[in-house]
Amino acid sequence: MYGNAYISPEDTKRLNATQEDPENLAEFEARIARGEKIEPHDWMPVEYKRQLLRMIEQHAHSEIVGALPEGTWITRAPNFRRKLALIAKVQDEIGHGQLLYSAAETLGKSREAMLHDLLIGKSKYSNVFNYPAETWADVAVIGFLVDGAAIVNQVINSKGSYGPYCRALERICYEESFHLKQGHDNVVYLATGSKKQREMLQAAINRWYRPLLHFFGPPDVASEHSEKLMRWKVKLASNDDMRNQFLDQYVPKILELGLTFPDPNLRKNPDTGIWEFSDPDWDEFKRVISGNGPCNAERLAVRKYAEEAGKWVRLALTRNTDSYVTPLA
Ligand code: BYC
Repeated sequence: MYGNAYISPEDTKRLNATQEDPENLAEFEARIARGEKIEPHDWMPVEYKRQLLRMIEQHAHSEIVGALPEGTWITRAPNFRRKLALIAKVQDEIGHGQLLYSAAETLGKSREAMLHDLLIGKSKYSNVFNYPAETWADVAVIGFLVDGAAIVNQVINSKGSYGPYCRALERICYEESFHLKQGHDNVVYLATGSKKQREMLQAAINRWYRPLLHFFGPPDVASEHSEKLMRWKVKLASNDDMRNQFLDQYVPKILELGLTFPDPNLRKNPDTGIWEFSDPDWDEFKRVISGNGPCNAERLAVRKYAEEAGKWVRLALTRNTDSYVTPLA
């Protein structure tokens, strides 16, 4: 029912063998070292395929679930211009999901199977989307800081080794850069507005600070996949490096607006150039990514509803396609 198993019988044989064919593996790694892109029909280690699929699939889910917190504000946007911009942004995020599902499908797992795994809670998606957007200021902070964090991650990953993922990321980054302008404009507007608007913005920054630190994944010492992913250039920077780049770019931008972060220990060490911060509570991160955050159940319920409510469209499309006679036949 749920399409291709993504580990083929041939893959399974290779998995059961003690190791990949050394010649194939050496040639594969040499291609990556030369900066060549790996394409869907090229030989690749089973573990490379498995890791890529895991990561791209999670990324695709993050886009379509990520549209939900901001989406709740479309009907409540403060004016027409903001509403138009938000509708366009949310639509873009769903489009990013489409691109990424297509990239993941090149690895042999069907979109239906991926959505099924999301809906039964088997697949992960980004921690940040399991928190509520309580006020309009949360929309501003998501647009500026969550999109900003995503750009740091995606610009780096777009230089990676798997062609379809990199091409999807390049296109996504163009659109995200525009989202960033929308988020920045929104943040600056609130920061320079009334006392109430500034307080609302500060409260939203306080809420998103820790989830944003979690966004880049566990510290390098605890990251189980980084080593392999970096060896095969799927990831080109470690979780800690990406987190540091994000803090380097965005902390000054928030501070210069006269706003603060809720962490007395947040500072750039002048000797190492590395940002230091208090323990962001990695237990909370684990709880959230394993399905027990404040909004996990609500997010999946909305996605399930969308699947059910959209069933007739998919059916209608399939029937039309089946009975469609091309005029040129
Ligand atoms: N959230 O070994 P590690 C957007 C999991 S959407 C949840 O370090 P890895 C937007 C990880 O999966 C863009 N889970 O993993 C949309 C693994 O679990 P499994 C979102 C996380 O893969 C709408 C375990 O922890 N961006 O921009 O080497 C509106 C161990 O971690 C998270 C992406 O999806 C997390 N934050 O590195 C606005 C980026 N972090 O699979 C904006 C693509 C870790 O063993 N992904 N885990 O069960 C990546 O770049 C990498 O997967 C990560 C983690 C850097 C996130």
